[in-house]
Amino acid sequence: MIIVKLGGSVITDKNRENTARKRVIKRLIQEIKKADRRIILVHGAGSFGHIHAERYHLDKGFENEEQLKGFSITHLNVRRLNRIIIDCLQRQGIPSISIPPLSVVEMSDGRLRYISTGCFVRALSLNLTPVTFGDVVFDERRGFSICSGDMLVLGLSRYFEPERVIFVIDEDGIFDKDPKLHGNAKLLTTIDYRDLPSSSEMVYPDVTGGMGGKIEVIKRLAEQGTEVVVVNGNKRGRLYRSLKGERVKGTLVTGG
Ligand code: IP8
Repeated sequence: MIIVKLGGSVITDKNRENTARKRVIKRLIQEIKKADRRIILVHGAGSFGHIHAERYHLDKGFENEEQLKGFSITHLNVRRLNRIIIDCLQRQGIPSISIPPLSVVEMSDGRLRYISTGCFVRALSLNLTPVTFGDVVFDERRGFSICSGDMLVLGLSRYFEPERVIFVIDEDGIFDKDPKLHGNAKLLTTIDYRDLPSSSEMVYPDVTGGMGGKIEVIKRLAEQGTEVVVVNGNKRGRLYRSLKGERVKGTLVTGG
């Protein structure tokens, strides 16, 4: 089984509130269909989550009543994006079900404490694709917290031990420095997780830590022995070929 994480910057226009990149979503889902592998699909929130979460400071946990409106709006909107993904899976002939983190995840002080995995297990055993996503969830200490898709990938990998995790992002892979700021940034094609750049070198902020947060999750995945591949979702065929186990332009993180 493979866990695929579709990044929010690939499936949405991050600068335009609640704007899905429907053509890209359709192509990526066609690639998933063609590869015909058993997967858990996790997707980011993009402009359906981050803009609202930032507006209401949801990353700080519960501080005031106004944020409750933000909690509700953010959850509603990430579910809207999830609905677009599920509809597209359905149209491409991939029977799938949505598993909203708000109902199956508990956090404590911003850390994932528990995922109820029963629905994932049962869906997979029936050959239904489970789909989950970055969401706002309850937190026993802060009232609520943001649970990123990357955190879910980590939690689910601990339980399911997938043969590979594929992160689909809007760059060719992991670079030695932020490629959006440095023209001479070098793509790291194969790298031991111990040699990955530190998260502080890679942080471009958002409420879930941006690329820096992702690097930390990737380190932990590789440390526990999971093979991690990072590919560009804007380039046709890379997700398909990675699902098939082929090497493509991108980053392969080894170690563990
Ligand atoms: O896009 C963030 O999930 P991510 C979830 O996977 C919210 O980082 C609600 C902003």
